[in-house]
Amino acid sequence: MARASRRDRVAAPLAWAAGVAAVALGAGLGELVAAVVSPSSSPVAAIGGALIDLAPPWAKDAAIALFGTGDKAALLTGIAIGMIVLAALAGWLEARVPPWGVVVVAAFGTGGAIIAVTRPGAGALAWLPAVVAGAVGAVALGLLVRMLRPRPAETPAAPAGTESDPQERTGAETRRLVPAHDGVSHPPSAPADPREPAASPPSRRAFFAWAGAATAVGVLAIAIGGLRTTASAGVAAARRALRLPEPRMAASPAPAGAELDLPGLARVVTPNDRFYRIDTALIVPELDPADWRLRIHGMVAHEVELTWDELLALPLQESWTTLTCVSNEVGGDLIGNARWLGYPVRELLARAVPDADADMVLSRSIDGFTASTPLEALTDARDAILAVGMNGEPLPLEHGFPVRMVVPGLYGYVSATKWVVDLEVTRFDRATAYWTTRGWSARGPIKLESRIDVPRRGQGLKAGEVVIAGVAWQQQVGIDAVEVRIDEGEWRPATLAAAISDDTWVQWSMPWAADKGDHVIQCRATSKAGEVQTDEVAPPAPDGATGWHWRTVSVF
Ligand SMILES: Nc1nc2c(c(=O)[nH]1)N[C@H]1C(S)=C(S)[C@@H](COP(=O)(O)O)O[C@H]1N2
Ligand SMILES: [Mo]
Repeated sequence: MARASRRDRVAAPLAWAAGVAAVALGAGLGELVAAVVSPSSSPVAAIGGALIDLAPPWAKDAAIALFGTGDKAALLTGIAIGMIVLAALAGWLEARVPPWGVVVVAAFGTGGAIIAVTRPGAGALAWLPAVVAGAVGAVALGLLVRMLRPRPAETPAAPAGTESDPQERTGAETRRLVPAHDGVSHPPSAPADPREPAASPPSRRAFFAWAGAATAVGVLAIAIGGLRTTASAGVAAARRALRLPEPRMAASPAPAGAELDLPGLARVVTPNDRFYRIDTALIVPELDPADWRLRIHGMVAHEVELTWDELLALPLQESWTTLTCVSNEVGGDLIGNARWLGYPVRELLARAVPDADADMVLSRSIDGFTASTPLEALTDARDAILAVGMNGEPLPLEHGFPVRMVVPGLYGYVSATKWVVDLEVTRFDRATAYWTTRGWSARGPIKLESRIDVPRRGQGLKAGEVVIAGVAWQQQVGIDAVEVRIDEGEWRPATLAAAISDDTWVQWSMPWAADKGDHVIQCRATSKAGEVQTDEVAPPAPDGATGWHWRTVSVF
């Protein structure tokens, strides 16, 4: 391609616009193809998933600390911004040193395809959306930047209809569609002097029309593809149609008085739609119960396989367990309590008969996530279950439908595998779980913690009688007492609400005669084992945060 002279250089903002429009169109069509092929093959999801897996532990920690359960939206926004910047850069490259912009876009498509096929659970066509995205983006970029260049007049316009090169044809169509150009004093397109043909100036209006159309189609396609992906029609419908069997052993209802019912205090039973969600899955895996299989293997005498129907035919039992994330900061809300319905993992392991020297079960999700749970926690008397129900309904898709693990007393990252399909009986010195390879502890017993919920942060308080209330937990151990102190004065005992069980959090409250001024409220719990919650401040990594929760309030 001829080097553009200085005079007919494409203005940089137009080149950026060409890049963004081309990539929007490519990415949009890629998302559409992904919606048809399989949601998790979406190039954006594949790249996001890879970023999540490759991110250093401090980055995951920072993301969760900053955005909480909005971490995925934040990541997607970041990817979108990154793509726009790269797209603009590709447009600029294509204008200045063609065909390098096209090459860059095609290379990103190829890279995205490679990432998509190497994601866990990738289907046979996982490469297709990214290839479509890259190819469409590259061709569109070439065409759009071409429209920004003056056409040498001596090149005869191709006769319409016989042209085979699509690039040429679009150019020809453009000429026909938009005969006028930007209206400034350009020389007429027919050269005055036949020996010195003037270049015909590019039509900016045509460019904007095509670039705008490409962007609009791209954005629309992303929206449609995204909708299809989140609606996950088939599996969501299968879930809605499901009726779970009655438990053989029902959990006793939460005792009267377990719920203090104070505005601002976390409900003792967390509604499913308010339950925190933490996982590495940008796109919620769609696992049809009819296709679900659990394989128990590794260091066992007998391999065990279980289908959905077989699981539901077993005597299911209910249990209350409060789930907690290791990334929960002191005072954080990555914790929730539910009534789970499931089958004891202990019973399934008894069928498999683990080898005497096995000490760990590596549970694996359909999306590749793994958790290392001490074998003992799955064989002792606690309610470690393969859960199918949550608060009286099938598991919500984002909480692991159709089957997940729930193990009281352990942080989620070492126990609560969602969309679980595989249990490998092994040893801690032979296998390593997802977060352990990223610097988190291989074992994660939940630490003794307590939290102040009310008065709420920034809540204006009138002097007089005020209620301080919150929650405290150490699953498997239980809470014996919570104390509160104001302005580092004496620790005074709070009143514990009735506990559902030692595997759940418990609410607490204390009346306080508040006088005017700024005050600091602190709380600490004592476990049934006699442990007093430490004031030693530890961050979430590598095995859970510690310290006292405190809150400052202003009383008027
Ligand atoms: N498949 C899968 N399961 C997973 C995770 C994950 O990333 N992928 N995260 C774990 C972590 S870190 C926690 S705290 C719990 C959270 O469960 P929830 O989202 O239902 O609250 O799920 C666990 N199970
Ligand atoms: Mo977690």
